[in-house]
Amino acid sequence: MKTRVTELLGITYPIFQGGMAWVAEHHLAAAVSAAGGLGIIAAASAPAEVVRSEIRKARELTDKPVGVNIMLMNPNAPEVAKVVLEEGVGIVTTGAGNPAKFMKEFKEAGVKVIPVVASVAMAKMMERCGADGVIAEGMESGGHIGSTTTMCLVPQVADAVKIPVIAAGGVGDGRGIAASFMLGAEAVQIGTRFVTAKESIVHTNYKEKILKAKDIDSEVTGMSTGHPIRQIRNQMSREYLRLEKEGAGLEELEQLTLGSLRRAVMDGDVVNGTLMAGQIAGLIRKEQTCREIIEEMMEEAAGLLGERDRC
Ligand code: TUI
Repeated sequence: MKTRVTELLGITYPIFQGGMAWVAEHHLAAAVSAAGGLGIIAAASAPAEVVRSEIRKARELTDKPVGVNIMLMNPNAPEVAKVVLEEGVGIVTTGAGNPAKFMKEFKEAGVKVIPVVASVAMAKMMERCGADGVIAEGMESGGHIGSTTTMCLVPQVADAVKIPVIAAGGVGDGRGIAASFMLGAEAVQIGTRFVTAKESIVHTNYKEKILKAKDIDSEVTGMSTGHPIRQIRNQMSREYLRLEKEGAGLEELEQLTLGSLRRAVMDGDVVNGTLMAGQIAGLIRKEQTCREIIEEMMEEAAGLLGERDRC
């Protein structure tokens, strides 16, 4: 399935793996890229030298392109950007902020920059700044989210910009890919399904929570702080929401969640950890390799999009 995105990035399938903090390390990113998608290493809040080492380890596993996601809320972002340039990474996605100040340097180095946006205004601004595409991420996604759904955001962004749009949020199978294309996207970004992949280093307990989740099992914390986070409901999210309702301050809330994503991913603490996952978790039922996930989804999407062409 060729699109402007597959051509621009030199990938076989129009599938990005989301740059998920703690989850998107070199094993997962390399497996997705080797299977023909775009694997992405999440810099998240890691020290820049750790990101450098992740990039190098991914390259030992695959010669296909692997991208890096820079989380802009991380005060370290400028150092991560420097490492990305030094290592000659060709594709950068950004999240949780405005990457305008990095754009000139990336463009001069020939890096393809594809920011995550949660609004039409941000998408237009990114196009003006020279972005090569935008990832329009709906509030169905796991982790830090905006306020508009994928169904509403993607067609409005696709109408507003000429650069390619990648749909994210709520995509978990071939139907989601086909639907995204109908909305005007030329690729999709998938997070939650890749968390459960065989190559994902995420603790089994966390994977099990996703595989057993139902449609209504996620909730959003942090609305009061301006940093809404979608996660699977557990003791941690209930406690957070209780404190928010009581009017707790930012400091107390931050104290509660300090290191909580790491606890979930690395230690499998599904009680006091933060289980970031999207609403599509309810659809994901089995652990598969990245190649199986990608090939199954692409076959389903191609069948559906082919059927449309025959009508
Ligand atoms: O970045 C994400 N999702 C994330 S980052 C993350 S790490 C984290 N851990 C604990 C607390 C907070 C974060 C977990 N999940 N998705 C990409 C994304 N970007 N979603 C929404 C946005 C976004 C929002 C506003 C992008 C740009 C934007 O612009 C605002 C501005 O600066 O004008």
